Amino acid sequence: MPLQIVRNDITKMQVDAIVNAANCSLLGGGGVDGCIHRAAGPQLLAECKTLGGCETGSAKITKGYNLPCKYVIHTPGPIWRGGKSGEEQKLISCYQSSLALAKEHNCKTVAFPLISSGIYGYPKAEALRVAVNTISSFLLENDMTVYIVIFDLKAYRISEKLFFDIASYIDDNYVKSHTDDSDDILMRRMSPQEFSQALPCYAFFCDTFSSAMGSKKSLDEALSKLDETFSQMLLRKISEKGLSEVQCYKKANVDRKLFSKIRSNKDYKPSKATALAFAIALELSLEETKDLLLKAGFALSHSNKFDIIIEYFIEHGNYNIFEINEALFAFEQNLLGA
Ligand code: AR6
Repeated sequence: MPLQIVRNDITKMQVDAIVNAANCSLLGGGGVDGCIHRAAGPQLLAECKTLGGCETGSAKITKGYNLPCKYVIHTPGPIWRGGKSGEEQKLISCYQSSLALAKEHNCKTVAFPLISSGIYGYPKAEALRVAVNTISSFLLENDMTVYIVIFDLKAYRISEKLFFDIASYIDDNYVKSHTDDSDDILMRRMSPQEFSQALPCYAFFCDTFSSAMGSKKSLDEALSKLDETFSQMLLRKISEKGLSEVQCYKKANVDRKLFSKIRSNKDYKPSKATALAFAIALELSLEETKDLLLKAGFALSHSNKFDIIIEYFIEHGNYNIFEINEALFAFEQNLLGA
């Protein structure tokens, strides 16, 4: 997954480069800057002293010394002054300059803290949005794995309204599936006709069965429908939606290598998170999503928070995978993608 949000201490990340939320002197400070200098050792400060400082929104690179990464990219973020002093543009520029420097040094994996969102006071949800949008635009043109490292979950929140909307959606649906009126139980009470409307897979079975019995449509023909694998269905949907393959896997936050594996092996079985990431990239309806999942051997369930959150976004027509991942992260669920 090219962009990942993870909970960790950035000084522990095993990546080519970590980014430091520095100040313009580059001579160390508190917050993540202090952690990085402590973990890297005094040689980092010695090298920083030779750099002559750095402007807000620009970036400079040093070695990683005692850190597990090869490089540290130092970028001073903007101080939050209410949002009308060009803070957002400066913050975007921090991510862009750092990514450009990482690319120049052939870094394949880079980890960012949420720049400016601590001592510099940038509102966390906004800081995260800028990070996600800027990094994902960069990843549309570049192959790299980028981590946004969140240190403290309590300090991080998606917007309260979205959080509560999703929480109540989970409550409603979770409760529904844990009472006697749950879908499963209703299904069992339904007539075969009602049941078949509710469950396309069952309808297909009935179709196949009655065709075989009536032998109008051959069983072979029916089975050939069943034979469409995940990979084949995915490629078909991509072309039906008028997307290019690259557009689709980038939108799904899936890397090129994994996509070529799926493409070249018609029987490839992806993980549920990958299958769902493609459903989101293709902007499939809930029914279509269930069909695609079924091809990979999965289903959406109401006894699973992860599934309900995905369903919430599909029902609300919001197919922004990064927003979905932020919400999954806020509810401590696995993220979509590879
Ligand atoms: N790993 C990952 N994230 C961390 C860590 C860590 N070890 N420690 C803190 N964070 P801040 P700023 C998060 O204050 O707002 C320094 O004095 C933290 O929760 O480190 O850009 C510099 O020298 C927050 O979300 O940086 C500057 O003077 C994010 O990192 C000034 O602070 C950034 O918080 C820069 O302020």
